[in-house]
Amino acid sequence: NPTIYLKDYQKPEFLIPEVMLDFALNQASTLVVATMQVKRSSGSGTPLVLHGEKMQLVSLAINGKTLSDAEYQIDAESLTILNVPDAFELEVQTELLPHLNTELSGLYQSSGNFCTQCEAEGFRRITYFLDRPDVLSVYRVRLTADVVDCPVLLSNGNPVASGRNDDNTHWAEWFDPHPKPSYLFALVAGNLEHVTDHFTTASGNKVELNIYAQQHNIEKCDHAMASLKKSMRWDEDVYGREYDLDIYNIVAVDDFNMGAMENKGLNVFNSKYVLANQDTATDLDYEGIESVIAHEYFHNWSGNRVTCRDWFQLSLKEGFTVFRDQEFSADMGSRAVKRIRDVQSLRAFQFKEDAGPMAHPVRPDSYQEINNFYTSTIYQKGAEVIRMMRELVGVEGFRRGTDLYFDRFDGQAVTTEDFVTSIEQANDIDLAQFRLWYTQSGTPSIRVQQSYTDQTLTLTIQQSCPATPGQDRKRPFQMPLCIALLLPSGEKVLQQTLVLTEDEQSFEFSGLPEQPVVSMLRGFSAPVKLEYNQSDDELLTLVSFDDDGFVRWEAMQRLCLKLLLPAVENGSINEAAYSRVRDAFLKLLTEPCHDKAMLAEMLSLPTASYLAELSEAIEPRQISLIRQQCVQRLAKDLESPFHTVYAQQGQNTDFSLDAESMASRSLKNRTLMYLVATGQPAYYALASHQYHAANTMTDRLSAFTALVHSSYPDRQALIDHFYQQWKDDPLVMDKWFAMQAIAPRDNLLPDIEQLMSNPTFSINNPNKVRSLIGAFTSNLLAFHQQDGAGYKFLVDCVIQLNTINPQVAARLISTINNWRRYAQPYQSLMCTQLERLANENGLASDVTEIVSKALK
Ligand code: HT7
Ligand code: ZN
Repeated sequence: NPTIYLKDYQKPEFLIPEVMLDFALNQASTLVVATMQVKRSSGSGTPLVLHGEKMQLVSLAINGKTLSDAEYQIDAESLTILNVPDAFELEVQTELLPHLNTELSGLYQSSGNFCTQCEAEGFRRITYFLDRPDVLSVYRVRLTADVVDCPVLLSNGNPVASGRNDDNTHWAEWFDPHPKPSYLFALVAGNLEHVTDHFTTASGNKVELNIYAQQHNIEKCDHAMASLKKSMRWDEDVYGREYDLDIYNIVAVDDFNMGAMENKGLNVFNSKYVLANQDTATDLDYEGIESVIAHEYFHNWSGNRVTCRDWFQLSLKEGFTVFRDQEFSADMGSRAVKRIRDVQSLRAFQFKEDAGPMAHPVRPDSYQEINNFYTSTIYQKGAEVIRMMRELVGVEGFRRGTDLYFDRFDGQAVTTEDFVTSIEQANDIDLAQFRLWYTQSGTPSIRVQQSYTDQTLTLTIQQSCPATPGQDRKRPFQMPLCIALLLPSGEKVLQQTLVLTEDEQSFEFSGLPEQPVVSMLRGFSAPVKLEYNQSDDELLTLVSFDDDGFVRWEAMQRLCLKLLLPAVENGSINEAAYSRVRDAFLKLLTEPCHDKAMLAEMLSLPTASYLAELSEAIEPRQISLIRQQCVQRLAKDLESPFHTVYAQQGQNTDFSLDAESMASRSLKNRTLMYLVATGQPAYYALASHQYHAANTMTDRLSAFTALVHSSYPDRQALIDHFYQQWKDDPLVMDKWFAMQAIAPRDNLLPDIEQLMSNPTFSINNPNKVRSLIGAFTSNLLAFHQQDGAGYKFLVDCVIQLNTINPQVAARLISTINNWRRYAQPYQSLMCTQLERLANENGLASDVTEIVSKALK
């Protein structure tokens, strides 16, 4: 595939202000008649070149006159009409085969129902079109389908008319008054039930809210509906943004490449992010649903009303919308725990990406396959960049900036530059240097040194950023560094936001009669790696007293890292370092607890993926084994306090989703994990009892996982029991696959292969691929076999998926594109498999881009 460059961006030569789409939906094939009003906007006499692929052109007419073969040219990706007037009506008829569409892009079928996915470039699989986000059109859509197979006919905007035909078909017409890019087009047609509710906007408009799902899932939609209403209120309260159509429809489908899609007025969701009840969904699932529902809803303004000029601007909508959904979730639950989880995820995925061959800026300069750029950098780092701007201008200044942005650019397709300029102009500040966050890739490091003399604390802070592909040298970033100073007694004596702009800067704080402890990078105020050697005592002061939840947790993590990182390197545990962690755990377990959710987080060792991220040369098996050893030692040494805390949580007989109940479940299940790790039969029995008696999936799955990951003698019987109970629920089966795939044990590969032939597994379903194969690749012990069998298995799967669903294949192979960061023999073994894949014939462009960049 040719590389596409931002510098080559040119405005479209033609616009399509209006389009009428007429779909005759049929199980065997679908006929689409697209009638477009086309207008030249620049140039003269140049041909009209439309995007189009993977469909059959039936006919073409301009102003009612059918074109002959000589009047146009067609290839695998485009349609060129040589002579066109400056304004005309173009009618394009195409034929599609949605039942054969396993790529899940364009029009496809899921559980027999028709649905579409057009972002980024799926619309060009429906009709020939200017399928680029800066071409905005008003859509009218007519759907015709069998009345029995497809009683429900949905598209964007508001419904305008419907009726029966003489044959067994019926039709519905939808009109969306808001001009939109083609990537936001959607239709759904099928046999679905729905739940309904309404929301009255601040201006008094009553909006009908519907969530559609297959009939057997319909009682699982209530939480999604409640989340939608909360999101609508929050966006009015916090950003002053109201909904703008009469109806808002959400549809849950089982086959979906990502989490969900914000199509105007008709969101299509992976059912994982809609369906929940206490028997099938964990607390984490409930939180995930709330945040994804919010994310897609917030796109109505940040993405739909104001959209992207081109795909290099993707973070304009995604980074901003992630920031919005993160803040929404923080307001709905525990702000500190939300921040901790977001930072964990940033470190696990984005820092890894920034250190690998696909590292790219938040606003990339080039890409080969846009589907590969829906990355953690665009989404999560993009959100961090927005967060830093808010820190620099303050909450009120930020709101002034977003008001200006939404007002100025409503109905337009714009750039990240337009966003930054809005923040600048609303606050009269200069963000010239700050813009480097959009153009420089790589994770900056902050090195802090401190000295204390004459009642003065001096902090010397250096920043640096490693070379990344195509970017050897970096300029210093402007970044907010939130700090506080604590006396050893825990009293906070100062809180301030330092603004870094130089490679090296010093900051002095005078009049301090005692040497303070520095609370650094509060709230994780910048997406950086922190190198700061604080003593154990300083870290323990922060653990005990800091009022910033993130710093409190981070201090505990850093204390654990002092134990784990040298142990991974040396292959043995330093006893003094271990004792300090054990004593800190003991203190946390025995002190009065005010925040159970935080305590559960504080009692977690750094994740294996974070340990890998911090390693010079990754020793995956060693990381897994050492971490397990530490868990087991802590479990044995602190068995009694873990048990006391476990018992204090009771069995939560009343299921409730309030913060306190969820926090209690979280703490209970964290302690249960340690208790089971002791290997004592009494705790196996305790977990087994919890598994059988549980009234929530949170408690049941936690007990199941703890046992399946242990040496519990009845493991297989338990796995079989779970299967028999839940084999008819695909989302619960996803958990069953995933928990087995991440079990920290050797010789797991045959089990994984066996699971692939389980009747509930399907390689065509992305959720299944992610929960079995994807989860297995994150298993540091079992995937990284020393004979390379895990890597060979992965590449075999990717070769199979390359023809079924290249987007999923590309994401899967990305998990080893940082092979150079591993120690031997892993590095060479991964490289061998990547080379094998690179030599395959017929690789899709998605896979080719990842593999070729990985091997470069
Ligand atoms: N904006 C949506 C992106 C998306 C997507 C992209 C490529 C291929 C399939 C896709 N499904 C959804 C999701 C979001 O960020 O809200
Ligand atoms: Zn999004």
